[in-house]
Amino acid sequence: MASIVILTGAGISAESGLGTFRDKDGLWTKYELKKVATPEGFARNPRLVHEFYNARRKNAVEASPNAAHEALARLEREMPGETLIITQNVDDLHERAGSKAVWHMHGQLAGALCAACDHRWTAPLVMSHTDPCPSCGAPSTRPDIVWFGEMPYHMEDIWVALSEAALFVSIGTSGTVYPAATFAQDAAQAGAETLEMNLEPSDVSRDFDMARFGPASELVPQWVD
Ligand code: BJW
Repeated sequence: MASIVILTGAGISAESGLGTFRDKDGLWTKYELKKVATPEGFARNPRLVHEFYNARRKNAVEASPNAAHEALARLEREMPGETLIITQNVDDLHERAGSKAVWHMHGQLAGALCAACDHRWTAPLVMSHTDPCPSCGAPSTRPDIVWFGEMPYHMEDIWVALSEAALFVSIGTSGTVYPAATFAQDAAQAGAETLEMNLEPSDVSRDFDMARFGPASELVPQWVD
């Protein structure tokens, strides 16, 4: 298992032009979280939810990885098998920077999921809830995204990775969303050293042994190189 476990959040993609959620101009100041990021919101107004994710998919396709994504990919190449990225992000900028060991705990914009039979497939750029599922044919297509109240992906493997890490690093996340918000505590309890890199102190800064504050595109290359 990887000795360095890295949790990333929206802050690492901010300098690639993708919005964060809770900053001053964040997505949750423009959209109502309950309407676009809950199963109840999707049941009530699937069209609105698809509009939200279609726009974000377009932005993500047009964005490029920044120096922080690239530095993490470099770290993996220099320490093969020793690094794991657990990302809350639904973009694919880590993969496009060259990272291979990446787990998307909140799903991916590139994925479609059938709400009727759980079949998954690659999402087209523009999706609609009336698109038929390629497996069962039901017109119940949703983005393959983990919404509030749903179980994040890879959780069993994540608990094992956290328990075996020597170093846990958090980059660009506000520490307001569970279960990711307790990962630093979980890793520390299992014996890992913990490092936070964020634009500013987060809700969970006190859980870390070490902290560096500033833009990820500067902090992460400094740390890696
Ligand atoms: C920079 C920067 C730069 C800016 N450089 N830094 C009450 C108590 C406890 C828990 C709950 C509760 N009520 C409900 C819950 C559970 C709920 C939850 O956490 N709610 C909270 C709001 C309280 N969680 C869930 O429902 C989760 N499921 C769950 O818990 O299942 C049960 C379970 C039980 C036991 C074990 C395991 C599970 C599911 C959560 C799903 C989250 N979904 C979202 C949206 C979908 C994805 C998408 O559309 O993209 O995921 S919400 C949104 O927040 C998104 C993100 O991944 C997530 C985290 O946000 P993130 O990445 O931290 O972004 P921001 O904007 O908050 O922060 C950015 C940071 O970057 C800031 O600090 C900036 O300063 C910094 N920054 N620019 C460096 N250039």
